[in-house]
Amino acid sequence: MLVVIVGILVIYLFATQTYQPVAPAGPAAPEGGQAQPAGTPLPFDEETKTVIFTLITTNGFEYNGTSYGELKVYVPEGSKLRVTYINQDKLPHSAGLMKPNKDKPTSPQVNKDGEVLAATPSGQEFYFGLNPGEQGTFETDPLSKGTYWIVCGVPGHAASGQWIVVNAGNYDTPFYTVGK
Ligand SMILES: [Cu+2]
Repeated sequence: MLVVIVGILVIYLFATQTYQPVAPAGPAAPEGGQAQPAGTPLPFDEETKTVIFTLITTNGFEYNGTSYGELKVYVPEGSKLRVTYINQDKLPHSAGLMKPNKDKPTSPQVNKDGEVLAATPSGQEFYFGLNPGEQGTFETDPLSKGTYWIVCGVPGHAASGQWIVVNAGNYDTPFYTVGK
């Protein structure tokens, strides 16, 4: 009996020590190129190098159901961004592209956290916002490599989470991701 038990134990140890699970083969790294994070493609007008993007607010300090930079847009550097913004919330809101001077919006006045480059509504109206039910569009100049935000200009809204991230860089085509 002991012999049988020892025999089984030896077979068991042998089996567990020699069995190596084979890792599934992953996709090969792109050769010579920069890896792109997986994301959802965005419409891109190749002729004018313009990325087309729509943002909607339906419930407070959010864009497309996201807040605090969860939504990240990746665009090829040198492309323009045409954003249509639709306000379906009960409060006034706006949307503007900013070149930030910090890592997230914290100031009640969002222009203290960076430079506003393009917005809807434009000018001082950016800080008052579009009324509920209104919509507008802005288009940026070609974006040089770097990190930008799209924020609401109504005082306190960006610091309360109403902002997304735009990264211009070495990407072949535009896409976006959502997540922490
Ligand atoms: Cu707002």
